[in-house]
Amino acid sequence: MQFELMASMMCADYGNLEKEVKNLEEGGIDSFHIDIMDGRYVPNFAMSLNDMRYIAKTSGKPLDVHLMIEHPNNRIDLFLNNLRKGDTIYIHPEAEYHPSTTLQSIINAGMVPGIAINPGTSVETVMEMLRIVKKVLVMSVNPGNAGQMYLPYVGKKITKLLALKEDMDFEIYWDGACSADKILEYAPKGVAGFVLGTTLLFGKEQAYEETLQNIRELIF
Ligand code: S6P
Ligand code: MG
Repeated sequence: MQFELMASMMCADYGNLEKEVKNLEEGGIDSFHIDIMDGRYVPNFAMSLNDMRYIAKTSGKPLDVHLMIEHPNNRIDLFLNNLRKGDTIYIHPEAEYHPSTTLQSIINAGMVPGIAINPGTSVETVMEMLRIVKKVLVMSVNPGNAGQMYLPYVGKKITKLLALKEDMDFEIYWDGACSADKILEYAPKGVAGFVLGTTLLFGKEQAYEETLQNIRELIF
């Protein structure tokens, strides 16, 4: 079974970021998930443009950039100018007056447009945008921090999105508290990829290669 695994780089060891990137790449990670936070849209600051540029330069793998910032359109050029064609940019629709304009800029630059949906945001409120985006990042924790608890009511929303994805032509990705049992349950149902943070990948004794291989062997 095909599914993607992304590394949540805000959870990486910044004491040796180059080694982290190489080990993840050699271990078989599919892309690097970059959490950008502004301390306003979410109550935290996370990765910076510098971190993003460094990872882009150090690895040939795609970047998966999750913007948790107010009005991303104001400075979307900073991201468009520093990413490669084929990289993904997710915005939070409620952080923007005209999210479809921002998504159009992402498309025009040759990048993959995505929206991130908070636990408290319903599918109905983003319905029109599902026709514009290629990826929907479902947050199974409130945005802002790694290491939080899974919010079980998100499961129903994933079921709704799974029923819409073929017709509206988007893929579903999981972000937050991703454990092996979630991959085991949702990959066969059609969730295309999973962001791995402290729950499954980082801060463990096990080498990344072994962890990633074990996850892939869970499901054939
Ligand atoms: C949360 C952020 C996520 C987390 C990731 C951490 O605001 O968007 O990408 O970094 O979910 O994973 P975990 O397993 O520590 O919850
Ligand atoms: Mg994220």
